[in-house]
Amino acid sequence: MIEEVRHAHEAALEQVATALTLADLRAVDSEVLAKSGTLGSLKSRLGSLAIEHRKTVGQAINQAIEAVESAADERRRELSAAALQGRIAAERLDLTEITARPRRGHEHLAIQAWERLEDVFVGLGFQIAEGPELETDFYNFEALNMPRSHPARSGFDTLFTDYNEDGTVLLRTHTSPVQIRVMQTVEPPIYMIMPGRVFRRDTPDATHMPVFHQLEGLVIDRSITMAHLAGTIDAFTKAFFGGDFTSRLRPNYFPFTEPSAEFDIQRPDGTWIELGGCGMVHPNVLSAAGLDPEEWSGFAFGFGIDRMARERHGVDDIRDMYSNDVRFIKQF
Ligand code: FA5
Repeated sequence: MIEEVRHAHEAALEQVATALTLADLRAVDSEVLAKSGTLGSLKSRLGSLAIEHRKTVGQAINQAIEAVESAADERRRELSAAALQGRIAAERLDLTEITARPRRGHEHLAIQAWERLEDVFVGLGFQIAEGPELETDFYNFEALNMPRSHPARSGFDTLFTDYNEDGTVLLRTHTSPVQIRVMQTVEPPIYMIMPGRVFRRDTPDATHMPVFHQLEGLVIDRSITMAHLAGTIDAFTKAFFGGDFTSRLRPNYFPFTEPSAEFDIQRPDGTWIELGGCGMVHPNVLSAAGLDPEEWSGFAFGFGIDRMARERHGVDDIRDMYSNDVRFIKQF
């Protein structure tokens, strides 16, 4: 029987050593150590042995059981440690993506130009004002010397709202209505710019968008002349584009300024770019805004911010700026 104990002992140690999982080790308990197991069952046969052998065989069985139990405990610790390592490896998070330098976005081309323009004008001593995008007929047209029947109104392809049946609430077609709002609320002297989003029923093409941005300038003071206007435009041109750019005024017509001009800037290579409109604020506009034209005079100008950005970055088609194609946008 000693021989059987030795066999069962060796087989059990082998089973423990080759156990790959905790479940395999639990099988050792039931198959070897339990009452019906290979070692456990030997105990129940002790009674059939001659008395003088019982002690030796009994001790051999107990030693074998202890040895198997301690080998199983040791193996259980190994397997538990390995299982923990496996779980840690499986739950590992790759944080390199988070710690790597994130790719930063940037402001839209038009907003970049808008902010740079603000910086330049603030540097020239101007303050900034903004007005509503939803305007009334009074501010967008009437107060700007364009009464109902005025033909110049048709030059602005206006988007009307159905807020009022008579079409008196509209999306502003230019930033000039903010001039009126400023003159109504700010005591002259006024040196202000008014950037903002404007809307026209224009079909998109290389130089037109139905939604675009303008920057309005307004100066109201005593004894302001056309020379101040030309000087301001030129100071702005050099500050924004560079000292080798110059500007010129060409006669034009706007109902809200008299005289009116178109202003162009000249690139260092001699070519001209048309930028916007300007002129001396019309006396009717001063009156509509509550200022006495005998006491105050001033000039105003307005140009397209998107066209400016397009010019600055050499963008052929203004629509590309609004296509939201990152391959285009991330170039700037
Ligand atoms: C005006 O809107 C006048 N309010 C400007 C002005 C202000 C004149 C103060 C005198 C005194 P005009 O319609 O020309 O003018 O537009 C001015 C500029 O806006 C244009 O020169 C152009 O740069 C830009 N612009 C006009 N329409 C579009 C459009 N659909 N898409 C992009 N830019 C445009």
